[in-house]
Amino acid sequence: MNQLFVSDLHLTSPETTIFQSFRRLIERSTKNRQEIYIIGDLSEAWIGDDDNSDLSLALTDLFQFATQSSPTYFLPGNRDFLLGAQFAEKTGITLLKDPYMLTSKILLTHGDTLCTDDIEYQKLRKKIRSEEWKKTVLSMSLGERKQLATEMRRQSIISQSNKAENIVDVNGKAVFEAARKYGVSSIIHGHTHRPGIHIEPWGSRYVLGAWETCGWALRREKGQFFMNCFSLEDHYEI
Ligand SMILES: [Mn+2]
Repeated sequence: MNQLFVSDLHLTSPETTIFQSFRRLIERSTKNRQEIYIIGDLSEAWIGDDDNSDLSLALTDLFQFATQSSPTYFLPGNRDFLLGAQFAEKTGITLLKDPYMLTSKILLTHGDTLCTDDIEYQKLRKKIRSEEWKKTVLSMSLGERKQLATEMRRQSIISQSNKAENIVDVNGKAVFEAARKYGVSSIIHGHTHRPGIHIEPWGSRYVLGAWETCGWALRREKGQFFMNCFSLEDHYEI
């Protein structure tokens, strides 16, 4: 089966151009029987599977539709790591742990663990990805969780704006070590919002872009990779 990879859509509402574009992409993928891999930051914030927001309901519908013909996989990002088993069960998607070996030679990861120069972020990540933190947060009311997500986003914007450009990108050594540890020749990730294909001595690094001025998708067909940046407005066939 051919595969489609996307990340960093940062969806906020089903009413947005980005959501509509994502819906069309999913519809095409199901028609083409592509496997769908979402490798993090699908939504701007995911406060729990019990969220009854318009976005949460629209995504439930969309994935229920998608999984009828396309196996759909979700690997969490730093914005939506609270997406869990309840949503997976409702929609039929499969949750993946980060990192995930797609084949013995291809590694999928959201990408934030590769940004090792950002020591402050790595510390925060360790704390909020602990089972204890997740449990505490999920026991709060939806309203409280919404507030917490807004506050965390505010803090993150402040802290990112004080960091040098290279600190928020992947660390070359961390990438190399991941490739060596897992014995892969391709790594696919997002997170950094720096789309591109990097050919390195150990292999290739495919970086998905954030859906801002265009939508980013990586396809793998018969073992070949194709990266696209497509217009969010029209129904351009990718
Ligand atoms: Mn991210």
